[in-house]
Amino acid sequence: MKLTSFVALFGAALALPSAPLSSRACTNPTVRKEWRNATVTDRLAYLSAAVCITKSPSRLGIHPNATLQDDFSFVHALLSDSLTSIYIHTVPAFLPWHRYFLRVYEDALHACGYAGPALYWDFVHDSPSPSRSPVWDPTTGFGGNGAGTESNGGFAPRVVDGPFKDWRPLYWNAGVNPHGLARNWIPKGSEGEPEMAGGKYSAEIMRGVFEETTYAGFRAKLEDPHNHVHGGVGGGLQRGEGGPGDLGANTASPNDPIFFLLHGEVDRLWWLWQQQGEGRTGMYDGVDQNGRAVELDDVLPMMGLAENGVVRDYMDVNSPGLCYTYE
Ligand SMILES: *[C@@H]1O[C@H](CO)[C@@H](O)[C@H](O)[C@H]1NC(C)=O
Ligand SMILES: *[C@@H]1O[C@H](CO)[C@@H](O)[C@H](O)[C@H]1NC(C)=O
Ligand SMILES: [Cu+2]
Repeated sequence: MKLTSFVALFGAALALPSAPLSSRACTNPTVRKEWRNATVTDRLAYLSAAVCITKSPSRLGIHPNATLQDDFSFVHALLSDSLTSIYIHTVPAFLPWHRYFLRVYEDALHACGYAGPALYWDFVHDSPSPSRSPVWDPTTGFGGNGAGTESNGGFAPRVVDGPFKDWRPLYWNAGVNPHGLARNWIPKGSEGEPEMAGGKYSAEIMRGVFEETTYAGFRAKLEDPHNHVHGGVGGGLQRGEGGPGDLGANTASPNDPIFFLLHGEVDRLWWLWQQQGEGRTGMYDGVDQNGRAVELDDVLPMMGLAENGVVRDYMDVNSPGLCYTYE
């Protein structure tokens, strides 16, 4: 199927009004934890639910072989910058859109039997040596670097350990291109810089990000270290050798389930920043890709994966549709 027909099919979804959120109050927020701080039982249950999502039926029904995990990748790719002319990166919507996307994924984990909170990966903490992070553990984590020796259809080597070693993403940038889950960690630099580009998301870099006092400034500065985590793990595109790994392209990156832990940290950093100044949970400014000033009433499109949202419902983690906090 051609991309243009996907776009035509989903264009209509954009015009739909979003469903109003229920008016129930948030009295007992869920506490989201760092991966290594969750119990082993929760980590294992999270992983088995994440595997379940890679085997669950597609909601979009675009391709007979697609799973629910493929839907996440497909929707993210469609909204990645040029395919639908709706942008979710390099624009203010970056943070609320991904906050809502994480919630949709968390609901899917729960539908797959996981009862715990969404979890995140504190990549800032691990930035001096990201490859030693417990998130890559083959049993209580997402498995390690791509290491398959066979050809992987032009992609980086396939991941060969951990719960996703048999996961075959269907899409690449919203086109059909099945392959084994690919990772291509950027190696240490010649001057001893940390592997996975860890130096680009260090605590020092993050201090600079947190000096920003406007939403537009904070969002713009935060996006860069986030891009380096994508590129550091996915490699390939950034490295120009060995083929792309799934997390490395900002379009197809939800193919790698670690995406949702990476974005959990991005979401937590926004939450932290929001608490560091008066009125910041309502602060939403800057311009979109067309130079239009953004508004709290802007739509967050989910292209049929879930109801469309509205930015104002995803600003504050205490709002009824979210109702969580971070440990
Ligand atoms: C991990 O859990 C401990 C004890 O509950 C808490 O004090 C600590 O802040 C947590 N660490 C992180 C990174 O959340
Ligand atoms: C879809 O699945 C069928 C049955 O397993 C397989 O023969 C076919 O190659 C798959 N197509 C793609 C594009 O993955
Ligand atoms: Cu994204």
